[in-house]
This record gives sequence, structure tokens and C-alpha cells, in this order.
Amino acid sequence: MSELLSLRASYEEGTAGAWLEGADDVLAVFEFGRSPLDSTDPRHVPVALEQLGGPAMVEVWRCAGPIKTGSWDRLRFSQGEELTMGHIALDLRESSDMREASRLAYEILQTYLQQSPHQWPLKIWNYIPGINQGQGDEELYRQFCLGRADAVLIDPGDSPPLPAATAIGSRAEEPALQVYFLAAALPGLDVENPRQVSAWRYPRQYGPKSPLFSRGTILRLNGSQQFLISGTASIVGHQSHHENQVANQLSESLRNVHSLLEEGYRLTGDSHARLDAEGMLKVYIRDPSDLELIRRTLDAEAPAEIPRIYLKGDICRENLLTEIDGIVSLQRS
Ligand code: 3EB
Repeated sequence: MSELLSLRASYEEGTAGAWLEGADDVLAVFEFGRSPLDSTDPRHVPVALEQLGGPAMVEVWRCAGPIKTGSWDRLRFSQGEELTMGHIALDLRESSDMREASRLAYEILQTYLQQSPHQWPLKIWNYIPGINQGQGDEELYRQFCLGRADAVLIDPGDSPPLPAATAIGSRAEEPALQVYFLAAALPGLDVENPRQVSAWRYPRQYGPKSPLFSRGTILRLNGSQQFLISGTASIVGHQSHHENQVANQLSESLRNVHSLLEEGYRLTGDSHARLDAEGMLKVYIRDPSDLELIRRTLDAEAPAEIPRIYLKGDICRENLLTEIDGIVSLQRS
């Protein structure tokens, strides 16, 4: 793996504990299938979503040190020379509702970032228990979007830099709403997908407040460039496609990823993103029995070199069965 990359993100075998003890350049260790409330160290981020298939992996982020750790209100952070990872887990049993919990999480996140040397979130991951529970505008995902919009001081009409994001559902029994992010001193380059309506412009039918995220951001630091890809589903324009057809949904999601990377090339003018060994993909799957079909489809349609894991998670629209996100590096051509 190139030493030049600002963020070295990889899937590794071994325990979270061993990775936290081992190296001094570890910014974060993500452990799957464990409640976010079980974090043992600011760099340790347990994620409730379970890994599907094997071998069992942890996700490790490394960057230039020294790495400083601490906490701010209910947020825990780990700060390298140029990048910060922060995470929040709010116990929903102590909160009146999802909108309020989401508003609180984003308020804490925003207040933390305002005093951090790394003020700009590049990507935010959101894991929401029981995301599809509730009817119509009461659906927990829509309530989550409302709370996020209540908190963030952003008017998308001003075209401010927006972070990339992923929003996925964990089991309804999971007690914690989890939000974690990667931030830097300068904003990323926002990339929208020409095949998709920008999320902040979704029509009213998808909820009272549109989600606030960009389809992807490019992190540019020290001559290296990395693409942080938002959760990408089988959505063309603003509509879900291939209802009940999980393989076709995955193929459509991959077409969206390729279209986004192509748009990144158009914007940078000279840099190609490649799905290669320096990157990583995460595939979220609603129904674990779809794993083999999804695995076969991805193996046929994406380069074998790019590391990938499969996580059990619900997609924020009930008619979607799978979603992909990832990190890929860009090379000058
Ligand atoms: C979509 O494209 C699928 O609310 O932060 C993807 C990425 C999705 C982020 C979010 C939602 C979010 O609309 C859902």
C-alpha cells in the first residue's frame, strides 16, 4: 500500500484490542457486530452491523501521527497530524425520540468541529436502529433526517461544501444511534452524480427534510487524493429501481459508483479513481440470504483486487435491498 496516501484504510484480521495496542499510527479501529456503547478507547469504534461471511475482519484507519485522543461532551475523537476521526453513540433508551437524538448527535458533532483544527467533515457514517420503523413521515429515517437538519447550520441553497455520508439501519433492538466521521482542515471537493438527483433536492415524497450529503468527496492532501464515496444504492434520478431484484440493485449501484468516479475525473481534470488494492468497499445487505448472490454479482462486476466486506444492514428506503460505499484512491493520468 502506498505510503503517500493520507488515510490508509484497510480490512485486517486480528482483534480490535491487538490493533489498538500495536501501532502508533492507528487513527481508528472499527469492530463489527458490537454495540457502539462498548467502545473501550477513543480510537475504538464498535459498529452494531454484523459482518456476513468470513473471514472476520476489523477495519483499521492509519495516518501520519502523532495521534492524540480525547473526548468532548459525548463525542470521542482521535486526531492525527492532518485527519481527525470522531464518533458519538447516543443511548436511545435515554432519549425521547429519534429526531431529538439525531439533533443532539449533530449538535455535539458540530460544536466539536467548530473548535477543532480539522473543522471540515469529509464523510459521516450514520447507523440508525430500526431505520424503517414507523409509517410515512414517522419513519425513523425521516425523523433522523429532520433532527440532522434541525442541528446543522447549513443551507444547501448556498452550495456550501457538504460531507459525503452513509445512513444504514442496525437491528431495532440495538440501543445506540451511532454517528462517526472523518474530518480535515480543509473541505473536500464535492462530487455529485449526474445519474442521480442530488439528495438535498429530493422531492417531498421522500420526507419532510431532505438528507444533507454529497454523493462523494475527494480528500486532497500532500499530493495524494482519495475519493470518499457515499452510500450508493439503486436510485436513478430520485427513484428506486429494480424492486425485489437484489442482483440488479447491486449492478445499478455499481453503475452509480462508476458514474460518480467518472464525474470526479471530469472535475479534477487529471485524476482517475480505480477500484484497486488501495481502496475498500463495504456492501450493506438487508437480507443475509442474499449474500451469495450479491457476492457473485460483485465478483463478476468489480475488480477482484479491491478489498470488500459484507455487512448486514437495512437500507433507508424500504424498497431497497443493498447499498455500497467505499474509499478509493485517485491517480494522476
Ligand atoms: C440515497 O441515495 C440512499 O441520509 O445520510 C445514502 C447516503 C442514503 C447517505 C444519508 C442516505 C444518506 O438516498 C440513502
